[in-house]
Amino acid sequence: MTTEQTAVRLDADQIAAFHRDGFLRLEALTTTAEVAALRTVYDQLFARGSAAFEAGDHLELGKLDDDGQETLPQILNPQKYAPELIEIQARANALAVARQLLGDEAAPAGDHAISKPPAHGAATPWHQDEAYWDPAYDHTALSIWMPLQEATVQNGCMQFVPGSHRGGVVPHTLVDPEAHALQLADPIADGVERVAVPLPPGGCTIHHCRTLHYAGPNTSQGTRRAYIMAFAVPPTRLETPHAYPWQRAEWSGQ
Ligand SMILES: O=C(O)CCC(=O)C(=O)O
Repeated sequence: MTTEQTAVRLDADQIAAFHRDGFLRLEALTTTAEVAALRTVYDQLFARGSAAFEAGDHLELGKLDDDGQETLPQILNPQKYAPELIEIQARANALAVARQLLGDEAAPAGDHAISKPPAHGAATPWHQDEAYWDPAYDHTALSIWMPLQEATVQNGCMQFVPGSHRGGVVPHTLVDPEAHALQLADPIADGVERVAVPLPPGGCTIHHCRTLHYAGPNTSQGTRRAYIMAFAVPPTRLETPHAYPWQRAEWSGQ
């Protein structure tokens, strides 16, 4: 995997759409060849007994199913375990896109990977990413979500509430006392628009850290693999921190 000069340039309509809607879709973030190579790396990361498992950077976001199988496994910081991810074309393109949307100060702010196993992959509940983060700050950040196979409504593509990034962080709760995931405390009202965004392999969605988003269950016969890269500008320290009572004590400073 080698990094070539980035070619991804957003036009004025795409930049305006991101700021208006809080999300954007790109047909291609990287090449078909790189997606094929990334799938191999990804499957090794998620293999039981991999270094990420051993180091505790593997978390179950959902609940185990009746057979004790994981339904929403996540790997934090996959670059630590697969350094070849650092030099990929997708990351160079993602950084270029983030800087066009957030400005030149935008810098990498971590990566993670979420897999939905065939037929029993769980839904990722509606949430805002900022609800996980340090309440002493206001954050300006985005995530670039890239599937390594086609992403469809059937296998759990991303869904968004347009314009929801323009309000604050709304109340969340833990999905389960044992699980790591948050969900909205109150369901989204009937009649609020939700947009599902299917993608080809190596395409991407880009969402603001306050945009309400969700990914449905995987009812297909194939694994849904998503690789997610975050970018942020330096956060603003608040005189009075936000109150995020849903956060676990061990998350402080995230
Ligand atoms: O991949 C998923 O299922 C959800 C991803 C997500 O919530 C995120 O990237 O913020």
